[in-house]
Amino acid sequence: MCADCIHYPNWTDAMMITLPPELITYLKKATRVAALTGAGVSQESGLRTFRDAQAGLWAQYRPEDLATPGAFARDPKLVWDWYAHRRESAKFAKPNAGHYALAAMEKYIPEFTLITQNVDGLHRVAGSMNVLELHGNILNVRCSECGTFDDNWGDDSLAVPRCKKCNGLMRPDVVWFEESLPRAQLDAAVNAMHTCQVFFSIGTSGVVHPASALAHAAKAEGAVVVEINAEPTPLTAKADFAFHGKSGEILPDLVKAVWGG
Ligand code: BV8
Ligand code: ZN
Repeated sequence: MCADCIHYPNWTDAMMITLPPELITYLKKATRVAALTGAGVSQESGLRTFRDAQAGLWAQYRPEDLATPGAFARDPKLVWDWYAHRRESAKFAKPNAGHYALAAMEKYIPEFTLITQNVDGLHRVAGSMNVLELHGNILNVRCSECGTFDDNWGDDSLAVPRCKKCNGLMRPDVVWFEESLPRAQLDAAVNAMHTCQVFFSIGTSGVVHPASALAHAAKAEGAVVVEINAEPTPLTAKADFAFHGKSGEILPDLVKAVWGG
């Protein structure tokens, strides 16, 4: 545990966070802030986190075993159906107070970059504008051969839909393991990391690369690092401030305490 870190006990619903005065000072003065979010931010919107045990039919699979090009090549229908199941959940999910608090922060801070690993699109639904979707968006579907997008792929009950242009297999527009992240999004995220004065890591276990390296690099370059997560992660010991609890509770309290919003 680093000497200058402040670690908060596990959150209870009733608790209102008491922010350390130095964090309030940092945030009030900050003009450049970056936030990396993970599946934990959408947990209170009813979406399973990546490492939560899957449910029902999908309980027998590990996400890491389905979210790969190899899995799609071996059994395209299984992978297609898993994403169809998750797409339906994402379509009906609503942003929670944590998403809205991050959208509010974008209004209070001159340069606020929201870097997300999430593929559910909820940050944009909540009103965040400057969003970098490092791992793509589950609501979009593209051809695995020619990259043509299609939002009207028809009946997929018996077979994976095929591209209207080249007859290639359609796939979700997400970044699978062993696939490279979209260059422009990653470059913009790295730039935000280099320039930020405060870096938030929110609702992420911090194990997936290269996204998880951003917070550590920000710390090494002198940014104040704030972790908000339900449980400790490999970043916790390095963070300047670590709040352990629900992001949907902590973020609105933080926005209220700093900006009165
Ligand atoms: C790549 C899209 C080059 C698909 C996803 C270096 C070292 C080690 C490994 C690697 C490395 N470099 C590359 C790798 C391999 C790999 C990797 O990192 N593997 C891991 C498993 C070790 N990385 C890659 O392959 C990346 N590509 O580097 O390209 C390359 C090329 C060829 C060969 C090698 C490398 C691509 C990674 C992208 C994979 N795609 N998603 C889909 O969604 O189906 S990643 C997936 O994990 C999701 O996007 C998810 O968001 C992300 C990270 O998980 P988290 O968001 O953190 O979710 P998790 O469930 O883990 O944690 C949630 C946290 O929230 C928990 O801590 C929980 O306590 C907390 N929580 C829960 N509720 C709440 C809460 N917190 C607050 N409030 C709450 N209410
Ligand atoms: Zn095609």
